[in-house]
Amino acid sequence: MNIRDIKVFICSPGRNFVTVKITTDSGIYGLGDATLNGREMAVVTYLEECVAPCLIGRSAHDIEDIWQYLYRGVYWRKGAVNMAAIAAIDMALWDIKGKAAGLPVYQLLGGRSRRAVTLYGHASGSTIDETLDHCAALVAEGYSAVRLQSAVAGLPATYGVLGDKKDYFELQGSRPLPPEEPWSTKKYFNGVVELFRRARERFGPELNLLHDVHSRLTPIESARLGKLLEPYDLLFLEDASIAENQQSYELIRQHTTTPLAIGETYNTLWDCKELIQNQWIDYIRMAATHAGGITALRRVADFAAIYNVKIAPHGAPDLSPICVAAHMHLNSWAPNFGIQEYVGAGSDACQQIFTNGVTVGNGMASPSEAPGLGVEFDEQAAAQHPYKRSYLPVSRLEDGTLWHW
Ligand code: KDG
Ligand code: MG
Repeated sequence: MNIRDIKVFICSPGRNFVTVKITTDSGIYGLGDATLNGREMAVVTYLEECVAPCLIGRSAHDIEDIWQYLYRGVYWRKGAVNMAAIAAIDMALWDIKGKAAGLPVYQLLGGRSRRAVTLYGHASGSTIDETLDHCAALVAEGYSAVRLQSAVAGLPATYGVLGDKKDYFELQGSRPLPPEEPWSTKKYFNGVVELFRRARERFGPELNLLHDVHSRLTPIESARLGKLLEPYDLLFLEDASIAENQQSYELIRQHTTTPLAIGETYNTLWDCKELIQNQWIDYIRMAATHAGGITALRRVADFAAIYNVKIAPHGAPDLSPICVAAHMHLNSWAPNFGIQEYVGAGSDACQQIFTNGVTVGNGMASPSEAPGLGVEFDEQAAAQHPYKRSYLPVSRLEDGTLWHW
């Protein structure tokens, strides 16, 4: 079963997605997600110009060798563009192998470790009340875990929760260049602890609560936030600080028992090797699409398991339903699965383009039982929604200093 053709599609059903389709000479095809938010066309070019020509004629069964060929073989290891391209090829090959075997991918990984995958939803709002009302709606839907984000009072915009970009789903369509959003750690601290105090008051001790700092704090500020949030028993505090110096997390860890999560921008295990090995974190949040696919994430999960670190894959809307499906297969199998971020099935157009995929209900999800990943991709429907250039926002301190994303 040799690779006959590799096509790359880019569509924008509410936001941009890059999709790879590998067709074999047996007629079986596989799908992969290569979406890199704000840098989509770089991955498209890399796939078409540098990757696809090298794979035509090779056995589609050689997932491991193709992964090594694209990683070790290229000299320029790692990197978001490279790893997103490898990821899409890898997912598509697992999809093909599953279809050829007549088995869903989680069975190829070793079978189920659980009945279903626990999800956490997003509750965001311009005020604490709005965030908590949103949380109540998710609880009513059956969610047992919710991420709370509230706009920072006194700032004109907060990423994802205020301004004319209220939701991650939306393209920055009206703005030709990256929008700039202000940040004030002082103003943030004033509101965030109150948000969680009020959440516990309203929802009691059972609900799992999470929060994403988007890396805006220094390590010592993260340590302080973790300490201040301890009474509210978070499931995890995400991306408190950047960990370019992985040892920064040792400092945070020494000061707080609030569980720590990081990893959505990581591309290889090397980005978090010390974080995991030293047990400075509790959850690793790498995504199949940005970390080299199912092959790589499976290795990360096994490595993390040795150190009591759980996987909690990134689940933002800029990961396509193909990545969501890949995550559900991995999550069903991984003995050290923690929780999966989930923000819904996307726009109506998105749901027309990507069909089947995962089953979601009551705050839980299951992968498809169909052979492979179980997602279908409608090429004609995708062609109705052409690519639109869009950038993620940039963060600056109130005096204009460029700040961590
Ligand atoms: O592309 C960036 C988004 O995926 C990111 O901002 C979302 O932080 C995020 C999350 O935890 O979902
Ligand atoms: Mg995040």
